[in-house]
Amino acid sequence: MPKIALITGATAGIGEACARLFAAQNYNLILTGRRTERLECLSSELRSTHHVQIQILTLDVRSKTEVEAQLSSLPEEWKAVDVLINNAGLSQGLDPIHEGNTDDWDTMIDTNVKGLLYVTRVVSPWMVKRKHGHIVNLGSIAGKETYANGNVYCATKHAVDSLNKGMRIDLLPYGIKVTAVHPGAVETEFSEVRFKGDTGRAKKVYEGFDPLVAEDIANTIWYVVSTPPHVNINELVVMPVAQAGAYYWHKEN
Ligand code: NDP
Ligand code: 8X3
Repeated sequence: MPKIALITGATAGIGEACARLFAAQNYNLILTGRRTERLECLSSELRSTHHVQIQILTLDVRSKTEVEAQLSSLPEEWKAVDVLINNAGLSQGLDPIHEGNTDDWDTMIDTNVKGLLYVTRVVSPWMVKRKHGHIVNLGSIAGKETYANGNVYCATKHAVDSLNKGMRIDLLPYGIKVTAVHPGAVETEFSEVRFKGDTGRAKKVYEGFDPLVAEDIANTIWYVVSTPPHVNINELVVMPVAQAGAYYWHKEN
């Protein structure tokens, strides 16, 4: 029986790269995101190239009712999720605290923290029942360090770091693996979203050095998921060679 991976935020970046990699490894997939057309395109491509089965769920992780209704509507056999990748997330704005946009704050907290919790609350009982599963949470270097103007985004990723530790403890009796992957700079749509479509400003973030690409993090996730049954990687911080921490970048320009 092929295994099942549920990936949130599979319409772009790291989530999409995970979908491609896990399909290539013969996993059946549950792919979620808000952009249905992208989910449809990706799933039809992966079905034809890898002959895997795919369920797509258009959902906004900020909506508790949508998350509960959509996930609960899955056929029973699809609830045997082996791997949950809590990837959906974003940053909005990069402003000092006294100038921050409170709508952006709501979006980040509702997506990165509450959305991750809503999905986990539905899927983890399926894993507990089977005493089997692996939850991979996308943290960030922003969850390990706090940088200027990153205030609320950093706070959400610190929350993910803490929730990852909490999940690890609570799910311990059930043999469920829990891992946080904390990337540094990965060139995806992340900065375009942070800067609200300002592609010039987004591009500048990655100028003068080799950033990570989404596939690097998908490979890391595959590595943590493929450890032997008795091994759990609690967390990994993964950086471009040219970035040592939130404040230490080596840029050639
Ligand atoms: P992208 O912007 O490329 O992809 C983000 C994904 O999240 C999209 O598929 C998007 O789907 C989904 N998403 C965002 N908001 C929602 C929502 N409300 N409901 C459902 N899905 C949502 O960014 P990345 O791939 O870079 O980011 C993935 C994760 O990695 C995030 O948690 C991010 O914080 C983290 N990360 C990224 C780093 C980077 O440098 N890029 C570094 C460290 C961590 P859609 O818009 O279709 O809903
Ligand atoms: C994304 C990486 O450094 O912009 O989490 O916070 S960073």
